[in-house]
Amino acid sequence: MSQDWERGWLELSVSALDVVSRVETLEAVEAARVEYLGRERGRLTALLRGLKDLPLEQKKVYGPQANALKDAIEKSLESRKRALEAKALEAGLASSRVDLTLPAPPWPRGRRHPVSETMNEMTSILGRLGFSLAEGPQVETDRNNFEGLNVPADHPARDLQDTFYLKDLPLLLRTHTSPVQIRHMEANKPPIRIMAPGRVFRHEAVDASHSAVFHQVEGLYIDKNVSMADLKGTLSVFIRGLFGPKAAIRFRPSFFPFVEPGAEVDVRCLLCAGEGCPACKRSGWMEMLGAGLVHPNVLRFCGIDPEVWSGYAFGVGVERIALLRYGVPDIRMLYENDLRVLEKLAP
Ligand code: FA5
Repeated sequence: MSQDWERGWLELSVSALDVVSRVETLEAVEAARVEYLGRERGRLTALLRGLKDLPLEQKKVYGPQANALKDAIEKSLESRKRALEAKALEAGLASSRVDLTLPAPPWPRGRRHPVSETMNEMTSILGRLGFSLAEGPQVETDRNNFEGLNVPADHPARDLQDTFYLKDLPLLLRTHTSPVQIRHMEANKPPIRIMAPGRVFRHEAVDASHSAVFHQVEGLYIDKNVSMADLKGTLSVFIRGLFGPKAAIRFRPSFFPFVEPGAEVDVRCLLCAGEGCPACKRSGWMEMLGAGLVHPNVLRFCGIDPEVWSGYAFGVGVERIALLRYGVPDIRMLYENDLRVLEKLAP
């Protein structure tokens, strides 16, 4: 028994390391590991298991040697494995057609939609003029959207043609951002200077300058002795901030039940330089916003004394501004989300 062991040991101690150091493939490394160190049938494993049957003297001599051989084989297998893996990687790189020195292909970057860009620009200008942000829900009550704004029950704006009402509920999709005025004035005391950007909804026929879903930015300023001149000054700065110092604007008297006097502001159409085109309905001017001095009835409705306080309000159409800024001839192009169009608008 002891002689068989010694013969096996002699053979292994001479050949094992030599065999391992010469394996040429990763599969051969694994095969050599199983042959010498495999838990079930490994040759060295068997010898180590047989150590216990050797006479004490031999055990003392061979025990440490056999364990040292086991360590040496493990190390040699590991280093062969690493060397072969590195070689495979190198060969793979050499044969692949990837040129790592080439610049990376362009990475398509996302960007904001032109309507969002425009809205951000508008709120940024108003922010610099001292307006702070206010918000209201898109689903509103008749009270906030109409009644509080001095819109009588028989006013055409309440017509089913214009307003989306919610089925079986006393609610509607807000037709403008003006209800935020009511919410804010009821919850805050003057002086007030807010802007309220948001989405609005109207049951209207869609054309080059009208959409059924669009955006507005509302402005509201309540203080003492606020006049039409303050409104005009603010809106001139605002419009010129958006279109540059040479933008031509005009104020037209207009009627909104919640202001007195009321006005509409048009900007000379930049698409046709005032010549007339489908976007401006061939008038050379594009209506941008409604505005006026807040009606005393509205102030009273919100618990603000119109004898003490006065103010102005305005509501601007964001898409109309975007059409002019980006030179888009039709509002529908902003919503079709054709990437070829959007990429041209905001390169
Ligand atoms: C209003 O909505 C008033 N709430 C504005 C206002 C606020 C007046 C405060 C006085 C005081 P109007 O319906 O005109 O007004 O809409 C305001 C702006 O929204 C218009 O000037 C226009 O720029 C834009 N707009 C109106 N309808 C549409 C539509 N269907 N599609 C795109 N933009 C529109």
